[in-house]
Amino acid sequence: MKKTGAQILCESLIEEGVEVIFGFPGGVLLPFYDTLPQYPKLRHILVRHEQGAAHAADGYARATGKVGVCMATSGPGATNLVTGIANAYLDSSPIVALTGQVARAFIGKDAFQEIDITGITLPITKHSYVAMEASSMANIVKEAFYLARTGRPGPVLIDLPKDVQTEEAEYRQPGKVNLPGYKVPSKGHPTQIKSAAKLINEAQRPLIIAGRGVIISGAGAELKQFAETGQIPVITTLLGIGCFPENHILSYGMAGMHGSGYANKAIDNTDLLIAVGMRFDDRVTGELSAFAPHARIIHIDLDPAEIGKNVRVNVPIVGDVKAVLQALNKLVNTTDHVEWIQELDELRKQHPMTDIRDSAGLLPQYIIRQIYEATGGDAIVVTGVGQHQMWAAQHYIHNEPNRFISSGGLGTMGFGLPASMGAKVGCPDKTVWCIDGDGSLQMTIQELATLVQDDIAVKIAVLNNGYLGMVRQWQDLFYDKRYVATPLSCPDFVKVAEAYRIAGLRVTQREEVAPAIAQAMQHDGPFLIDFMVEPEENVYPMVPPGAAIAQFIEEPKKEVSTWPRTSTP
Ligand SMILES: Cc1ncc(C[n+]2csc(CCOP(=O)(O)OP(=O)(O)O)c2C)c(N)n1
Ligand SMILES: [Mg+2]
Repeated sequence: MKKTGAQILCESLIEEGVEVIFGFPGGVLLPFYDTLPQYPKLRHILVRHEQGAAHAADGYARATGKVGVCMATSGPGATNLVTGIANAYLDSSPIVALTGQVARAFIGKDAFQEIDITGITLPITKHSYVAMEASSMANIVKEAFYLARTGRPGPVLIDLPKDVQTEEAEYRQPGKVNLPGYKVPSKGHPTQIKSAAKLINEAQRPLIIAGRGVIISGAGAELKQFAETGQIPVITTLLGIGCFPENHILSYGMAGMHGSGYANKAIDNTDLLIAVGMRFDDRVTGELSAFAPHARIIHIDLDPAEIGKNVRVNVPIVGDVKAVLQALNKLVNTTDHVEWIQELDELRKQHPMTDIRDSAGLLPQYIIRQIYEATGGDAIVVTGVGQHQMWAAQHYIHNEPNRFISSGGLGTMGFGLPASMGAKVGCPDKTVWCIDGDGSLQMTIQELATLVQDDIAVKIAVLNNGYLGMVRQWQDLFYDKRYVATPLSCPDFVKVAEAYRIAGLRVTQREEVAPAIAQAMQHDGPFLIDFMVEPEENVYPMVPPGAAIAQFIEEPKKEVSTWPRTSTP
């Protein structure tokens, strides 16, 4: 039977298991939108800015493990997606971005709202397509989803000229995807795995550093078995958070610029670093020449391009983390490393991480801990970018994968609210907390309207410090406290919420924190709490930019509280 390009698109999306599209319409997408009501299985969520659609698709993908879908019209709609696509690319998040395009005859004519979006997004997509005939639509969609979710996941874009959406073609479900140039490494080379096992069995002070690859690969159980068998301590990257339970006795938390002192010292002292599904980002390694100075390094990663990119590796293993760990688990001896673990426990005592000092003021760390207590750790936590993000990583205890959703590689302020929206849509039965900064929230605040229109019950905690706090912190520590362009005036967020018909509260006192969180969680629907936190609180520990990771600055003993705030304009 003949169908239009738009119909074939919808059928193909349903074939791929798509349930929701985060989108925003425009002229060249009208044929698609006109067709959409024929497919009630496809829920469309109207965002308020296309950046929100891309982040929502990303948050949905991370929370569910499925491919997220976003959609935008040609020209400005498409360019508004760019930040979100880049964000998904850097964090290996599988999304499919659908963009409208001018009709075929107008392509290349600088037509109204024509933009070369496949050109613009070339370096930030895994692949992209222009669907030039309705007859190729089904194959393109099938390939796009296959590419997005297999191997190292990432964004794929499909550009949809207007007249292709109305063109008719025979619809046949495509067969198996056949992409001769696209190979996904699977098991890892047995010789390399053997060499790795030998090093692991000989090591005195082995250390696992686990990243998002473990989560993507669904290798949590294998990692646990690996760590337990070899009694190997585990630290994670920011995006690896949750791949290994932080309440596990072998967990030593997050490493890197704001990682725990003991995780960073562990890297400094280990004789064998086993890097699993991580890519040695500079926020994790610090000064490269001083990174893991006593260690041999085993690097397990699916993407061969990551091997040897930043760090010299002794045993590279290119393969799916789950399969490689399964193979390693057969070769690793049951052993213990009592002295090494005692040493790390001693370091943990010397550099405590999760203690929160007593303060008359409202400490952001305390709020995060209260959210953890109130949810029993059973929530999805989504963040913006800045100090609040780091506190959410540090002071909430993350025990499960895909429950801490944060922008790592791109560090995109504005990610929090739309990504939390996507997470909640994907996991409606989960409590979703968006922990945001006053700066980050203002970047995508318009999505509050989407929460209301589509009944998405995200709970929002704004850690309102009146500053672009993380940048202010750098000015505080490295620019003699010259706070240029970082004091930030904000609207009354509670009134803003109210204007959007969202319930909200302002919290200024420590005693109000727990009741406010409880009220937010009991409330049926979205809820916003504006926490007026200590304005000049800093995130510690901190590895100064350019320093070795073992050279972190620790929290100075603060006696005097800076509360009430003095610096907000
Ligand atoms: C889109 C974007 N612009 C600029 C930055 C640089 N930047 C990183 S953190 C930060 C401050 C964030 O402020 P806020 O959201 O209030 O969080 P806080 O650090 O105060 O908790 C800025 C400006 C960024 N990461 N993303
Ligand atoms: Mg702030």
